[in-house]
Amino acid sequence: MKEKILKELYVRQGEYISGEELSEKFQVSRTAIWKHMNKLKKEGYTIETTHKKGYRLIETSDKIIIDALKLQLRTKEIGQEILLFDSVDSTNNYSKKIAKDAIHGTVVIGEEQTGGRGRLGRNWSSPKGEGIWMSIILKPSIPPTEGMKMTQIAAASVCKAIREAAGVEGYIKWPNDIVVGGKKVCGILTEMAGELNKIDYLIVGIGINVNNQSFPEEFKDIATSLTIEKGKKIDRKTLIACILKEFETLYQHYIDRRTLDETLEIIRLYSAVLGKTVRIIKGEQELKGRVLEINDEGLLKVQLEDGKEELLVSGEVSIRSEKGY
Ligand code: BTX
Repeated sequence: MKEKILKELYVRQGEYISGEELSEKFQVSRTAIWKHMNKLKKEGYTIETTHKKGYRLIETSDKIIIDALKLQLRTKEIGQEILLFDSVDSTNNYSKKIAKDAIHGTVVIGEEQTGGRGRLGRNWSSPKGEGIWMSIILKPSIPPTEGMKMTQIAAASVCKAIREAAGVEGYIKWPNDIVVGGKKVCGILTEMAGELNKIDYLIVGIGINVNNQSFPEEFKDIATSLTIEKGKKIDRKTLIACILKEFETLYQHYIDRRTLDETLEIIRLYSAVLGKTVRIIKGEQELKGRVLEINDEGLLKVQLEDGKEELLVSGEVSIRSEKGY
């Protein structure tokens, strides 16, 4: 009931709605409506109440509300099913559990992750209410060798969306990070299940530091958030809707034409590594090289110190700037 009332307030934000109208619409007493309003106020929503006119939502709390998010969604498939958790170990883990029966495009969001994962078993810090911790379940008919292209589609979508919806100048650090001023604001973890020649499902996990004000000691020097960069709070619902829209557009273009051209245009335009000298970390090995190009398959072509050229495949390497991260 509380969610229904909130949705009504949200849809008619700024407008007064009388207790009588709400009680008739939802078939509950006016006292019940009043109690729900008080609960919403306690949760952080600013609701003005006047005796004659009724209730008016002035400001929404920054909590992600599915109904409110759906009102902003402009997609056909991605996000038509959204599952939201107050707390979850990892949205990628949860997505794996439900993937078999889930519809293509299902999105799983956590207000916090207690066991958020990065690549190669690393941790991903995901404090409550501060970021976007979400996974998209995809069921494309493409060969497994193409699966990792989803990471690039996601990186291009997030980079474009944070520029458009948050006004933050992010750059893509091939293959799976978005950085601002050299610091990490987003990480992407794509996981796949299937057989040798067939994908059962793909899970694209996206972690974005949105309103974080600080970070744990271990990586405070390499991490930043959109709020820190922009100097103001960013609305997570609007940003999620924007990311899903960008993702669907680039994904559909790739599926229909089997070309990454639109994605690569964004990846090259906003590349944090093209033309730069980088450290390449492959397991225990560390090499130095200059990034020559991101080819049409999305692979990174580098020239190593001994002059040899090498094509790097995402998932196998980490790239760091010459000094530091
Ligand atoms: P990664 O392996 O490239 O980065 C992980 C490293 O980044 C950590 O070892 C740590 O140094 C640093 N780090 C950890 N948390 C943060 C943070 N919040 N901001 C900046 N740096 C951090 C990147 O892995 C892929 C991350 C994917 C996260 C999403 S969230 C939704 C989905 N569910 C899930 O469990 N993972 C994905």
